[in-house]
Amino acid sequence: MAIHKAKFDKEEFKKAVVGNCKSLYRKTLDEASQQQRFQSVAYAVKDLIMDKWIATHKQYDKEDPKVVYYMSMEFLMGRALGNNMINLMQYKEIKKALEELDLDINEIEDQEPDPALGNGGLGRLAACFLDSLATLEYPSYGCGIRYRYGMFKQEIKDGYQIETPDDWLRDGYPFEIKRAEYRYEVKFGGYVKVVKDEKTGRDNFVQEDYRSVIAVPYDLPILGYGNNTVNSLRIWDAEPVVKFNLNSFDKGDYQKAIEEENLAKNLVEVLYPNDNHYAGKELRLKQQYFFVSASVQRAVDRYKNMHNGDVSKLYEKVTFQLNDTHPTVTVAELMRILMDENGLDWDQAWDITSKTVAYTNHTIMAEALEKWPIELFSRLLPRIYQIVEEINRRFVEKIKAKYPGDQEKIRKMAIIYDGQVKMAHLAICAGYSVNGVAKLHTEILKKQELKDFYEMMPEKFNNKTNGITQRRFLLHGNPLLAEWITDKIGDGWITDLKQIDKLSLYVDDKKAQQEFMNIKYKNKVRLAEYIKKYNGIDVDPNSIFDVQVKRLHEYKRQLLNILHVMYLYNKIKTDPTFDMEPRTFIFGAKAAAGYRIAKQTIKLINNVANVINNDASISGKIKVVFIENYRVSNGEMIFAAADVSEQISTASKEASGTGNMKFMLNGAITLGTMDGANVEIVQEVGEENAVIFGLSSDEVIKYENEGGYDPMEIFNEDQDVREVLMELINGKYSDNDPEEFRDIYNSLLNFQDGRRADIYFILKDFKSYAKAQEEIDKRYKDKAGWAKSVMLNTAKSGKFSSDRTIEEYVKDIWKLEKVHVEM
Ligand code: 26Q
Repeated sequence: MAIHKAKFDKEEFKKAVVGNCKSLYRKTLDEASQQQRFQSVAYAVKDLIMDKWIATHKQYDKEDPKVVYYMSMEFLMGRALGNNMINLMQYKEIKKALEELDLDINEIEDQEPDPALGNGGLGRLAACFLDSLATLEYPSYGCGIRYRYGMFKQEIKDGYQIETPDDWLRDGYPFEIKRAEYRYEVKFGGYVKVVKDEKTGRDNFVQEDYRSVIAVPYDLPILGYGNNTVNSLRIWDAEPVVKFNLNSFDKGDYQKAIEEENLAKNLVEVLYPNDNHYAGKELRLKQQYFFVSASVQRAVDRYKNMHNGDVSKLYEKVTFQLNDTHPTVTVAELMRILMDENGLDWDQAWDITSKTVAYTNHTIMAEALEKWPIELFSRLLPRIYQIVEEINRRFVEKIKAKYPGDQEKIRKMAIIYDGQVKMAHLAICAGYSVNGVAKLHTEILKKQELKDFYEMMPEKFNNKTNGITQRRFLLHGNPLLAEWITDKIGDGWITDLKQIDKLSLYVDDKKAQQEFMNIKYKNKVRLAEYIKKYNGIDVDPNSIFDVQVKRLHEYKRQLLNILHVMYLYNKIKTDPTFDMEPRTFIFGAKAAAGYRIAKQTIKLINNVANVINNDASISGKIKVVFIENYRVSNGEMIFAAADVSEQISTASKEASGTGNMKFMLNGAITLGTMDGANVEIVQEVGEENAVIFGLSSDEVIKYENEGGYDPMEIFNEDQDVREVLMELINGKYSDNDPEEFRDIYNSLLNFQDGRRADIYFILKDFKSYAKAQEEIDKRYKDKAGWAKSVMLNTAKSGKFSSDRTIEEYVKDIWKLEKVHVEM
């Protein structure tokens, strides 16, 4: 790839910063607040982007290439300023210019709120994909929602998680542009009237007595690295149809106007903070249809403008990728637009739609599957429901034809069944591609979860192992290591991560080992300072930094980690001969606001931290830290500082994981189960450079099919485990209320609320995990061996770039051509 570096005029840039401060705030830089300085700098950087942004879309209009619309309820972007500077290839130059203005780039970057329009893995994946698409020069739009409040901010008070609203737009977001000219109406409710067209004799379907809102897009620039491509993330805001004037309405209109005003206000108010958990809330379905309808309307209009109003070949230039089932109404909305607004008949519309939509599955967790009650669905989206009914009717006919007399197939595969619309079934039936996000995950989909669909339509199924962008998670997040790598092997890895394998040459080189470990040490010091500042805890950068950061979920088993800490602590206290390398256990995790056990687990981690960190008798052998408000920006720093990457989900449950890749890239050893992409990580780096434990996914699935296992046996027979479990209910870690952790205790040992005990096999895997932890300790004692191992992790991470993932999507699913933008 030709890397393009534009000329940077430092004096011009400085003038722009000063000028922005004046025109935005009527202040000089030294009078301005830090936030105002950030804004002034951000607007100056935006100025460097605008010409490229314009040129890119001119080029797209001219060449008329195929475009992918990445449809996602979530985009977990993280901060834009530093990333934009990096992708402009002007980080150092801008840093220097700011120094001359007496501004510190780190402090300036710290002023930016993280646009956190996502929960976790799925939303961050979408953000990495946009970065790769632009870097690889593929035409694309991200389509999503401009939530007024993104992912909540987490505060820890007295060990408890407190959620506070994330008012990310409070000071204005400098990188967005309102595109009022592209507004669309989106209709909800009412009923469908069938009107015979006098001329054609066709039935026309007209929605009446509905409530509607106006969708207004805001565009965020997505810069390619070292090229002129600037794609757009388009996020939709909702406005009322009429800003109403009390006097000019009669009674009916007045009522309607108020309802529409409220509809618009509520619609985009907040991101649902559930990760891997379905909540059948009406507002959620409204959000889905809202952004889907606006995005599809816009995509079809754009296509028609460029093709004389003829939609019949839409699939040649447009593809909609559904990021999980959340945007699946895309299928029916596209059908509606093609039929009701463009006069196509069903077969024509279906032919186009089923060549245009593709679906990615991100989970096999049953509780995450979207099933909407038909009562709710049809009331909110009457015309869309009719279309889904017809899709279902025809699909059931196909099932009957293929499996005559097999009622069971219909029960398992129908889109509408048991009074519910099953969104995954709709996406699979209508989509031309169905993909999982790691090899193991895709195999499980084919053999278990989606077996019937795979048997009927095997050609649709394929795997696309996830990836991450090295631009953010190494070049920006770990500048010391990035610089060192570039010194050793050149900077080709920035756009071609496979090249990072050249580091393999250095893994036995003592000097290189020392340099690598020295950088790791400095990154640990940086994190230790952060921990001191925000947690008030002193941690030793010479201790092993053992990190588990991810959303809190039972299947991810943060509980296994903290139970093991409790076990280790007991061991240190009771066995005077026991020796171990000092270890700092670092956690970071947000729990969905209504997820009781998850919140209790946070409290447990904090209480254990409190007891252990304040026990002078163990002379700092173990420290436990819970990092508040884990998010993309502090994540970047955490990955850089980790020695051990905890990826300990119950095998078969984590579809892929992407944090695992970020740790690997930054030189940490994976301590994990054979789950998700861990399997492929081990394959790349070699078993001897990871530490694997626990049941295999086959074993887990076998137990599940046999009705589970009995944790009581372990409780009876393993005294260490029993001691730790009893500490959950004897007040050792909950002075005030010995009952505090009763639910956790019960979840491990007792059948309750219709759920078996320990469904995530925590006790079953405990011994194996403890042994794996001993193995980590042992390996760390061998300094040279450890250094070699972590360097190999970095060196062998090439596969896990989202650039590779995107090239696979392009080749197998999207069939896009690159568009090179000249300036
Ligand atoms: C659904 C309905 C109503 C409300 C919320 C939701 C909802 C929201 C978010 C359901 C699921 C999610 C998020 C899922 C997710 O993040 N999955 C993760 O996707 C990653 C990227 O593919 C994988 O690496 C992870 O393994 C997977 O857990």
